[in-house]
Amino acid sequence: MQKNRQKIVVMGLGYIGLPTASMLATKGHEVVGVDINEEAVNIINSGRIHIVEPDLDILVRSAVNSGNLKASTTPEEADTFIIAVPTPFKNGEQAHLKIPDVSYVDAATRAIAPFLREGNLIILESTSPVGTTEAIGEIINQLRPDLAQHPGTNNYSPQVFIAHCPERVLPGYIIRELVDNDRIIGGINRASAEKARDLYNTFCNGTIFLTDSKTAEMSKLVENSFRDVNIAFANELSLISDRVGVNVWDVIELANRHPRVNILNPGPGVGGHCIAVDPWFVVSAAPEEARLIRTAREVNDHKPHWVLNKVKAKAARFKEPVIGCLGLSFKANIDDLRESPAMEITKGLVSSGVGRVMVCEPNVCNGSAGMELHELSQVLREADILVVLVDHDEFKGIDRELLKEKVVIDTRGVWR
Ligand code: SAJ
Repeated sequence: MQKNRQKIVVMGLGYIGLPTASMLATKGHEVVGVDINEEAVNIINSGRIHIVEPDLDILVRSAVNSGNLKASTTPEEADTFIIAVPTPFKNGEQAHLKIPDVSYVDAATRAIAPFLREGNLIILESTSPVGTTEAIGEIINQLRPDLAQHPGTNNYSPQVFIAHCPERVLPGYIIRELVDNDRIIGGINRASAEKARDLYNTFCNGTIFLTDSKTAEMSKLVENSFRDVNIAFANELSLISDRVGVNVWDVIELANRHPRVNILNPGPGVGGHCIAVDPWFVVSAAPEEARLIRTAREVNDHKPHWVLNKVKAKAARFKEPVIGCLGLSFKANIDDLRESPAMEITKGLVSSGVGRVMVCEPNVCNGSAGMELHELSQVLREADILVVLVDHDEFKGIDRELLKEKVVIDTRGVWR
């Protein structure tokens, strides 16, 4: 039994909320996971999962079987409330400026407000624009004046502790990274950060660093922006290399032999719900200053169009071209299609009508409307043009003899 057993409500049972809720439950806490998706709630209560992530099914089953995790569509009273809901962006009125949408955080805060008691802790896990954690405090002050601060003691609801603990796990490795990664916890005051640290220490083996909430929010956004900018550099190199007639993979491999150079991999673009989204939170907060971060987003967003045009140009040389697209997910060895550049390119090829499009995606059963899914061997046999869009393990070891008569566009460098 967990020494400091708490009752915890986790708002949002997606890729972050569900693993976190299950982990806390297996460590002995009493956890209620809340989601508006009734079907997901029922699936979880039966010990199964509604999303794909290695080993998550085992963790959820053991959490539910222990009696420590139950899912529900409504919150209830607890010691700690963890908010792990989506923070997407909405398209701004000005072209190319995407504005963060914190309405789910706002709704979750309003949903828990009636259940708050003095001394409760609220933790925001969702990646959020700077100031969101403090805004939670303002909503609580409004909705629960009985919990509002005594004059002069603090700025935000000192009777309720509030901290930001941004999630950092890599899809595909969530369970391991949840335990092993270092964490940053930013409180609206020191006591909030310390209280959150004590809870995360019950399952986290990494080092926990304490700071204020705005610095924690910014650090998370900066981590994903760093990655985006560096991938944009690699993607820009791939365009330049194509123009000047050199192999970008050779260039990068050789440049990376320098002790202080570490160039990332070019690809068909940047996908997923994190790296393609979070930099916009920085750009919208400081549009005039964040020039490099914005440009990186634009470079990465442009790459699928470039690939699409390249394939179309090759296809124009055939009378009835058969185009084989290898991979649909946003990165290797997962089934997640969100914001996937591979999907965007494949859809673009289908709708342009340049030829017959055959798709091989070993990790999903259904593509999308108008997409023919096939076995790898059939695509390799029948396609005139092969477009590698995802570096899935299945594609790596194929017999190169099969490629001899084909036009190959390898956006991931797996067959170089
Ligand atoms: N990609 C490239 N070239 C590279 C590396 C990645 O084109 O060299 C592409 C991938 O194919 C994919 C996209 O970038 O389309 C993002 O993939 P990723 O593996 O870099 O990252 P995510 O989106 O799966 O997870 C990221 C992680 N953040 C960082 O590595 C800084 C993860 O730790 C975060 O928790 C997650 O975002 C999140 O939720 O914010």
